[in-house]
Amino acid sequence: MKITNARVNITCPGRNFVTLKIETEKGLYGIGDATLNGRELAVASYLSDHVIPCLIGRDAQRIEDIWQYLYRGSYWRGGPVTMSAISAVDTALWDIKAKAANMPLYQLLGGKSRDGIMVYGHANGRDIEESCAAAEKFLSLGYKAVRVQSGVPGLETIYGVSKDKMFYEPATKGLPVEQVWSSAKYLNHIPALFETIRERLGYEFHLLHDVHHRLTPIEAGQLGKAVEPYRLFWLEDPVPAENQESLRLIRQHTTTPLAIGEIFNTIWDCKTLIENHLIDYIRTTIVHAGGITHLRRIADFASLYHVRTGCHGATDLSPVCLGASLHLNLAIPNFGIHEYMRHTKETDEVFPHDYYFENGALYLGDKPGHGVDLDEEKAAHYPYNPAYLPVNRLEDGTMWNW
Ligand code: EZ4
Ligand code: CO
Repeated sequence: MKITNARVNITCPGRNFVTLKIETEKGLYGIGDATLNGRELAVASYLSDHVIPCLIGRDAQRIEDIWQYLYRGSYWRGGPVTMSAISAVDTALWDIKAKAANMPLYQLLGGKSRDGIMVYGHANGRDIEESCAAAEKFLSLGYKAVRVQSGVPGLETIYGVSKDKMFYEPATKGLPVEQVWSSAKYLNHIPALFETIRERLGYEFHLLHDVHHRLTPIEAGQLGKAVEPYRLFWLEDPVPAENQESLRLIRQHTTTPLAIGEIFNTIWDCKTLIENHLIDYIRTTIVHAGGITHLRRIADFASLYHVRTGCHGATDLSPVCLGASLHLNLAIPNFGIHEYMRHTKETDEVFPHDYYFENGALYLGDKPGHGVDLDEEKAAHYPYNPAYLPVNRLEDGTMWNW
């Protein structure tokens, strides 16, 4: 089944998305997400200028070979731009293969290992009171797991606290916004957040938190230890994880489970953390870590070490990524949890899909393929609008991790 055409779509139904559509001689087509928040055009160009010309005429059924061709064959392997492009191709090809088989994708991946995918929502507020109220709201909507973030006294803006209570979008139009960070202020404040949440809302739901790469290993060890009584499902990205050995220090100080990997791109980025039991959940996802083919490889490797998946599912990962991710997570044995930030109404209209939320989980319909489409006509109403993620500085002006 020859690939006859492929093109990149860029649209901004509330935020920017880059989508690849691959067409075949049989008339079947597949869709893949290629969105890299704040660096969208780099991936679009990588696909249009360098990948698509190499795809035309190839057999769409040879997914593994095309994956290897684009990974090994580029010489400059890895990295977020390359891997987002490979992800888009891979996701679109699995979509085509499943459509050709007239099956939902999860069937090709081994069939259902569970009925639905437990998701966590994002509760946040400017202070502990507001965050508690937001968490309560998510529980009343049926969520079994809630991530809770809160404003920190003395810091004006903070990661994870949004104006809109049902979805969170950190990227802003124009140049990057500068925020101010203090680990000391954060560490003074955050244990009281979980204490209050558990006091008021109990222990009958999973409680999660994202540190967003801000602490040093010893600070993260202190935090993990301090919040042990509140039994977190996970503490996410406690430190930047380039130096994966540094996670050992955190592990020596706390039994709070750790989740890392949303900015990882390959199995090589996860390898040390997984094989040394330094994390409990791996957060790599379809769009940034090589598509279905590579994420399944990561999940299988992780399963040897009791590490379960906790895929990234922020709003900058399009419904195409989410849909594909649900199929994979439905099939694998070591699914843990999935992040779920609702997309805007406009985004959902541009990307018609057949997954739906019910009782704290996402469920899939039985459409052949991954079940997510791109409405190109609607997408054309929303032209690309440059936006950036914020940057962080310490109170004295030093650049820090956002
Ligand atoms: O900041 O997806 O766990 N979720 C996150 C996200 C990321 C954004 C960056 O594009 O950390 O909110
Ligand atoms: Co995160």
